[in-house]
Amino acid sequence: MPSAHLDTFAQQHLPPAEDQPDFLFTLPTLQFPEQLNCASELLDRHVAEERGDRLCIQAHGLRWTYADLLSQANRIANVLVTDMGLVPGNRVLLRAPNNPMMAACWFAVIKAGGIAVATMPMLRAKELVPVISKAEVTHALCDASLAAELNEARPLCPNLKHLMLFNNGELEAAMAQRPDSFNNVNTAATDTCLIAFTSGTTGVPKGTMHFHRDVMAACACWPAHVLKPTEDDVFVGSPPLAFTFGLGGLLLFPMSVGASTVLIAKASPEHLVAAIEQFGATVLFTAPTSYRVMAAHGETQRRSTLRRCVSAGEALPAATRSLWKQATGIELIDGIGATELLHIFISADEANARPGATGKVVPGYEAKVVDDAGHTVPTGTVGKLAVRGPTGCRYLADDRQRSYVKDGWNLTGDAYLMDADGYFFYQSRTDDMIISSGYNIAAPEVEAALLLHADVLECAVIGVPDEERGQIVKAFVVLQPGASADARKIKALQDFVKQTVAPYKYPRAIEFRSELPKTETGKLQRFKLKVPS
Ligand code: 3UK
Repeated sequence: MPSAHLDTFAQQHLPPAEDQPDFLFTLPTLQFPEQLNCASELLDRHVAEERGDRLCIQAHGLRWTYADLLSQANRIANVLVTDMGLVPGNRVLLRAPNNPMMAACWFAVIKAGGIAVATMPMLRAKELVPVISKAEVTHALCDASLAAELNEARPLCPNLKHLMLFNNGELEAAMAQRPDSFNNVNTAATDTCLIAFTSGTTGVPKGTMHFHRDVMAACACWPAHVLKPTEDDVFVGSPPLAFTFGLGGLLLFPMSVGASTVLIAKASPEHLVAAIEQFGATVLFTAPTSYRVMAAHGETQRRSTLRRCVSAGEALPAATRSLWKQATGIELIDGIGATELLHIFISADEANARPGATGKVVPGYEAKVVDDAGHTVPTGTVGKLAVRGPTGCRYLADDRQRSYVKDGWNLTGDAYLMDADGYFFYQSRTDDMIISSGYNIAAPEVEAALLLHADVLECAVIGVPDEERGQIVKAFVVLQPGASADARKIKALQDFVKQTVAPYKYPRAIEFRSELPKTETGKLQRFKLKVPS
């Protein structure tokens, strides 16, 4: 298959064939041509098919149609090639809060046959250096508001030769000199178009490589079968475009059906509530903790335009699902995805949602629960989740490929059980399983029980070393405003958990905190609680 990459870095650093997962293309919509540029499919096609005047991106004070986004992306692609010397296969760092220029830059890179390496807005110089070095990034397009950390990183990044800032006039001035048409590079379906770094908790960050084909496969699976958006939907949400949850939910999926998206840089629960109202959003993507806080604004949400609400990134506690349902009347769509697989592979729509279950395997994927030897465990038994489908793990030059992929299956690191109906029930990350007096206790189950208590705003449960029991269950609790943090509350919460789940799972230790450590993607950082602060 003819690759269009002149810079062959990506091909050279793919995992060897025998370490790659199996790739399945079982659906009619997963039959891709040999040459495929996903920007042509997601962007140019709408303009070619006379949908150029339809609304594509909104932000505060801005409305871009598909034709507007196309001409912006084309101008930037011309700047990349003509002014910045980009050749197909080069890696381009993209660094910005969620905003329309970030989206235009993403498409520009893809159109020019480059490889987009988007970074979380909050990353510091110290965290940018390993990403830039690992992906041998040659070019960068960076929002001026985030330039400081990148400039600090640059002396340590000799490969990064070409940088332009936007939203301060620099890139914009160059764009004005370049035409608004561009012939997309005729990439192979199997050319890498993005390297997404995992929001992993420890160690050197892992870059996951995804092809043009993978982007289109992600659009053809979960959104088409579970979310089922229409071209009139208005998407909004919190995850950064640098996180594939956000890239899919807030850019690729709306554009795959010709719908529109709202990109907002600040997306706290309060900002989201305001944006839903201001833009008449119909589809919301955010993390479980954010739904919990937003449920307090339920009255506004009940009257809002929302019709689909998606939760991912972390286990959705049953209490959060029911709070949201009570507040808004809307059943949440839970879905587990991973950077390695690009997007969601187990989920359920509103009609098929079951409290406590993530859902069923998404059409196009296969999933099973296995033991340490890789054998499928009996129905109802806890084991390791294994998945395969049209997308899968390809770490950029990383030995950890062999731990994530075994016998062609992707092992996500999650403990799950599957019931007789094929519903998958999340237990914990395999490394968050607490073993106390010989019992296996899943931290999220204890958290879910605590969250049912009216005084608990947020909580995190970990195992702490104990002479007698090996480990004991310890809970860190953020109370609702006004609730008193005292010994009586500790006893009350412990009793409450004992009545909700098997008593041996109750937290023997409880510590009150004013907030919990979380990643930029909304994941609890339980490991940070394990070291005394
Ligand atoms: C956990 C969940 C229970 C799980 C992601 C949607 O989160 C995403 O990617 P990451 O690489 O993390 C993957 C890990 O996060 N997880 C995600 N969703 C759920 N656990 N229930 C869920 N619904 O441990 C998984 O292995 O940061 C999510 C789409 C794209 C993504 N990249």
